Amino acid sequence: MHVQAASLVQRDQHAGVLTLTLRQPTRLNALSTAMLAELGEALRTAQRDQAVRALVLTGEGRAFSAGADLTEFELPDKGSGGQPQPALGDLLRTLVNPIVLRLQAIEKPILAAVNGVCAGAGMSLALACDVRYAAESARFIQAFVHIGLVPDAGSTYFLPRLVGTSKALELAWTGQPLSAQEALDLGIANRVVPDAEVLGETQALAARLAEGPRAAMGLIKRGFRQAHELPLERLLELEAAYQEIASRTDDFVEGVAAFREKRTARFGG
Ligand code: T3D
Repeated sequence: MHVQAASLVQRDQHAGVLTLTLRQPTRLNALSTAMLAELGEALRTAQRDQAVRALVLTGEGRAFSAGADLTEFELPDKGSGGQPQPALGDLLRTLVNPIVLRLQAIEKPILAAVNGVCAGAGMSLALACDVRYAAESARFIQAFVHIGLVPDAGSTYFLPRLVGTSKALELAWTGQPLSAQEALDLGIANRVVPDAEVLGETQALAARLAEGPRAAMGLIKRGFRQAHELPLERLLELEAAYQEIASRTDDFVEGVAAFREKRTARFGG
């Protein structure tokens, strides 16, 4: 296993699975600008790295992430109409939005091991991952409203798609915490796992997915993402195009051969 030196985003790589751990536990892994910059860089590298076949995003300690690092902002005088520094719009455009877009653009499975509280933009990051396993003690909070803000980092996109507009509005307007079980019932979490097992179970799924046929795995993610935006006719055409690509890979040849020989396929793509 390769382990990188201590940083705000620890990278551990093992058998095709890269685990990224947010590390600022005394502030519940709040997203400082330095941490966001590191996360962006880690994802950029992972996107290119052929040895990375699946990713896991998690947090150190008792939180996944509590969202924006509220200790970082210099606040304007009340009544001045001034902006906090750093300005939130700029911060989102330069550091946060590229991360959300990259989580979608990386054509590899990206799983969130939601090990604890997950609030504000921390919840948005979890929603931008492809699959979420939640620890029994995890809480999901659209915390923005509690400090007079609006959902960002993709929550307005992902949350209504997962739970419907009305439920998303209720969660965003009230900022009520959801337990792991409630998140599961709503389709926000894919599975609830005992606290001590959440990272291991998520990594186990990632390792299984990392052994899948690389091209097909990536095209499946691309197709399902596009499904939100395109009419059936266009999607049917895209399915045909992606199937042409997938069916030309060695993994297709291996998959069919393994089926005929009644053995497990060994994908090398
Ligand atoms: O990323 C970007 O910058 C883009 C913009 C994003 C917008 C947002 O994300 S807005 C939402 C920002 N987040 C919040 O408003 C959540 C704030 N935190 C909380 O409401 C609570 O901490 C939690 C509900 C998440 C957890 O509560 P609890 O009781 O389990 O823990 P705690 O005691 O409140 O927090 C423990 C420590 O973490 C505490 O520090 P202390 O007193 O022990 O020195 C607390 O101040 C610190 N902490 C928690 N959240 C943050 C934080 N420090 C900085 N920023 C935080 N977001």
